[in-house]
Amino acid sequence: MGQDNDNKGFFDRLKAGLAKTRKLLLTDVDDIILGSKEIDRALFEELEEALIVADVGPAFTGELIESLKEKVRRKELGSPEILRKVLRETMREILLKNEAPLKIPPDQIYTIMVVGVNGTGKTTTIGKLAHQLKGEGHEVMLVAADTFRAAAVEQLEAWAKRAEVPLIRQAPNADPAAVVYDALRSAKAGRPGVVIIDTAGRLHTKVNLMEELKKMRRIMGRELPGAPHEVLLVLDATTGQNAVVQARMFRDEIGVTGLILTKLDGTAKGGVVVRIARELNIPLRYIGVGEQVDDLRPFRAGEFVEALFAQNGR
Ligand SMILES: Nc1nc2c(ncn2[C@@H]2O[C@H](COP(=O)(O)OP(=O)(O)OP(=O)(O)O)[C@@H](O)[C@H]2O)c(=O)[nH]1
Ligand SMILES: [Mg+2]
Repeated sequence: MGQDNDNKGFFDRLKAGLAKTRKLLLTDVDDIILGSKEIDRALFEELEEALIVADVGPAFTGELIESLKEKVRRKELGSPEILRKVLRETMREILLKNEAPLKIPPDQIYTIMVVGVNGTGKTTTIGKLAHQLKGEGHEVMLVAADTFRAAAVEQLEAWAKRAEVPLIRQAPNADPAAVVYDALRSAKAGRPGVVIIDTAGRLHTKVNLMEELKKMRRIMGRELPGAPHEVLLVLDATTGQNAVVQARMFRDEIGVTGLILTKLDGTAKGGVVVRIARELNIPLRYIGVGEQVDDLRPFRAGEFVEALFAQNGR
């Protein structure tokens, strides 16, 4: 019952959060559909334009238009109204490929390194995740390896207190790799569980950041074979296609096993979820729709599309 209420609450927040995206994407699509008596070249051109503006990306747009044209050739598209349905179904199919919730095996040390450029929501997301995993019965330990930004450790500490989980920290400006080393030592001495590592979003230069993250990876792998088990990249949906650029960079530089897309509340750029799913072959683990502890949930393609295409609240 409580769980159902929670799910409904999250769905409603997702739906509300996607209102601007829905408006940008579907108002145009609906206008095009209503204004067209038949399916012709002009309709496809207008549709293409609307999709590009909505940030779903050129690959998805091209694919969709091609499949629509093919359906017209095979006379499977009778009237423009069917376009909406095909758009929705095509999106769902694409997104399903990236639906792969994080599965944490029991009874072992499971290390999660959380990376991303500054301000995307890493620390907040870790706080929410710690809270949820602890609630599911996992042992959780947080690691403050962002030693660069002033107050970063205190921010994580506040979340650790809230979730009632231990925090591993060192003095400001300590070597992040040393903090991680410490954390793994202490994890190995204690009970098995999830170790979540917060990292910096900005150092003096980008090269520094990537090198620092690589060094942390190396130290972890040396201390615990298989670590890090998961490298989660946190992306801010409001940055639109920039998020895709960041994903490519982190994937190529340090390797990314999963994505978290934050700030889907109130952005018109929610279409970027589709773009990421189509253009990057990386599982989308979680989505965030706000700053509260319950505003993070595993990504579900069906739920996302349902929320995006919801009729009311437009
Ligand atoms: N609206 C909204 N705000 C969010 C969401 N996730 C995080 N934020 C906010 O985004 C801001 C930045 O979050 P942080 O968690 O500090 O981001 P960070 O990536 O750790 O930043 P650095 O440590 O500076 O690299 C904070 O004000 C968060 O409350 C979300 O899903 N929705
Ligand atoms: Mg942070």
